[in-house]
Amino acid sequence: MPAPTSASKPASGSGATSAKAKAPAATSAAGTKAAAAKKPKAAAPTPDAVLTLSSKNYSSWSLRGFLLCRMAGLEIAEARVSADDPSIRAELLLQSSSFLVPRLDHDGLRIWDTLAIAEYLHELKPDAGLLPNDKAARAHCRSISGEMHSGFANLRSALPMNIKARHPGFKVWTGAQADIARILAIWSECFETYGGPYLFGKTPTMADAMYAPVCSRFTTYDVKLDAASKAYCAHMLAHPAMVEWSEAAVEEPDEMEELDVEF
Ligand SMILES: N[C@@H](CCC(=O)N[C@@H](CS)C(=O)NCC(=O)O)C(=O)O
Repeated sequence: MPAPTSASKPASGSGATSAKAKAPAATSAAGTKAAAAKKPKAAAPTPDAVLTLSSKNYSSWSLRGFLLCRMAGLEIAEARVSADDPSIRAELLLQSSSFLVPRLDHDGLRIWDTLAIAEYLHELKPDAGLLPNDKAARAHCRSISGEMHSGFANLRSALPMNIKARHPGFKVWTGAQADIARILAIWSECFETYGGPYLFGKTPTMADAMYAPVCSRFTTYDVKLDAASKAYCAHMLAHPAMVEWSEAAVEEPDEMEELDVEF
């Protein structure tokens, strides 16, 4: 396991168990103080799953892994690796089967590659709805998730994820336009077939996690969208896990100009 650049910390969210205990009725302020001095604070339980991530502003695959864990309701601790630190990269190459993130360590297992994480989480939490119940919808969901996983190279290089940035009137080159058109066609078929507001209906699936960074990119680069796609992006960007991630991305101190390319 690579050395995280910051200490692993339990991450809260829909899947996190609350460590908050009910406060007993206080008899007096002094009594409460004395009791607090005697009783050591109960440590928050450490999640048995660790998700290794890199930049929240730039790493679209890290975002997908995070959303999948949140959607599955798996409580995770986060381990952060800095992609631009050569010693961390060397350690990753030595110790990890893949030096890419995200990577999920859970229950003695190590799972890397986002689609493998998605399928693992679906097996672990079959009721979370990462894949639709209907067989045809499930096949469709896997197909468009796979298409995102293996395709859209032009979109990735021309419109890298950068949650903090805004480029009004950005000129999208023709190669990336074709990718955008294909994504809008995929989305449109989903909206017509399943009725939204997510790609496969009322609840998010792994496909929404796969396409969420695209919603962010479309916002960053001011991509012109039809009404349904615009509404979908707004809905996806308002998902609590997406809001949680974006808030952390904005707080990230490092500006990595060299990463304003595919990452
Ligand atoms: N196919 C991989 C792609 C993962 C990937 O490309 N991750 C990038 C970050 S977004 C990475 O780890 N890059 C390593 C580096 O640039 O050092 C997956 O699905 O997880």
